[in-house]
Amino acid sequence: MDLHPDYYKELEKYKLVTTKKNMVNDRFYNGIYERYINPVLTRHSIPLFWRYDLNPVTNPFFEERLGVNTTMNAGAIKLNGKYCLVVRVEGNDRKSFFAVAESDTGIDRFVFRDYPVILPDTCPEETNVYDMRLTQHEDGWIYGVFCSESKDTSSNDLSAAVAAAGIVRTKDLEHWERLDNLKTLNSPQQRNVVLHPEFVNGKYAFYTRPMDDFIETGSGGGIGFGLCDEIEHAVIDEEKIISRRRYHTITESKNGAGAPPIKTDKGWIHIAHGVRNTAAGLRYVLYAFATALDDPARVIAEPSGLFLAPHGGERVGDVSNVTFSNGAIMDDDGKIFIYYAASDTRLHVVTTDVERLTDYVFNTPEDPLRSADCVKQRCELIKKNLEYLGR
Ligand code: M1P
Repeated sequence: MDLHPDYYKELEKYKLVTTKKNMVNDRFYNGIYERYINPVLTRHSIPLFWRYDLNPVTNPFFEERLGVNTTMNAGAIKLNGKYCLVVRVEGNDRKSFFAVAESDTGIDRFVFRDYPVILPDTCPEETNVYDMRLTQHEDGWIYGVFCSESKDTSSNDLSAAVAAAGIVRTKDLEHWERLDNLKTLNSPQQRNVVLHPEFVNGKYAFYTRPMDDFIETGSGGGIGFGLCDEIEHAVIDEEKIISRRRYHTITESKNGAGAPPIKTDKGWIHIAHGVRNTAAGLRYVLYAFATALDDPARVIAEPSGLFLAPHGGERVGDVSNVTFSNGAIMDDDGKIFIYYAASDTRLHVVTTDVERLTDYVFNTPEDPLRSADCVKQRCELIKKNLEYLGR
């Protein structure tokens, strides 16, 4: 078998990327989580045989035939002892698709399975799919809820699109059954929809993000919550807003649920994203809140401000100034891996544990919503500390 000499050079680079150990970035500290030096996945983690025609007869210059632009927003789950990510891979053609990457550590050496996910192609109008949230549901299935995007044929605007929540289920991340898209009777569009892992009042429960429009959420007030009887033909007739967008906060423009919530002794912990507008465009950061164990639609803790923002080089990419998370894993020992994409380009991880995350969510003060009250809040902390230091 003949292979182009450049194949071997590129293969060495691929091997380096997929075998490299990741390390905690000691320059960063907040006591809440660890950041890491390297991303966990970039486009360089994509196997060569997904991108090149390896036969020198049909590809004499060893040119990339089907390039990959980004690896980002990944759903996450631990399966058979492996940390598994269902990654949003975006080709050079701008279309996204899903692919499973696995690792033994959760922080490095992720390797893609040989083939991307083959979703049952049941919606002829669907043009793009992305941002799958994986939920290990108590009914025994692993569900994937993702954005299914189609052209808005009622508009002459070439960019007008419609976002809906597609639903699939699997047991092995290999064989996928497609169910009907979610219907929300009061919201024309949906994105960032997440299935809650347990039944609520005997029903399937979803976190939603009602939207009037593809980009603007419009009258959709924030992250919603709704119940449905059947998962195969899921219909939500009533959505209650549980995490509301607010003026002059990190959620002023938009917000959306992230990974399925993490169950702790004190409540369900949610890592969501909040969006605000700036002169430089939208800025996406992560924030956290908790809901009650006996009522996952009732918020019981709302730490102030952002949980995680893009730092350094993370701030630059195809859509700069963005952190976005749709996957997290909690190990049996309480260690937590929160996967987040930077600037819609590459995937990173932070690690924490259930004690530290719970402490953050329940003991960080709430946003007082006005500068004057924020100063009072900070002065109280300073006074308490100076007294403690004996000054
Ligand atoms: O470009 C940033 C993010 O924009 C969208 O999120 P939202 O619906 O909250 O605006 C999503 O398309 C997401 O994939 C993307 O990372």
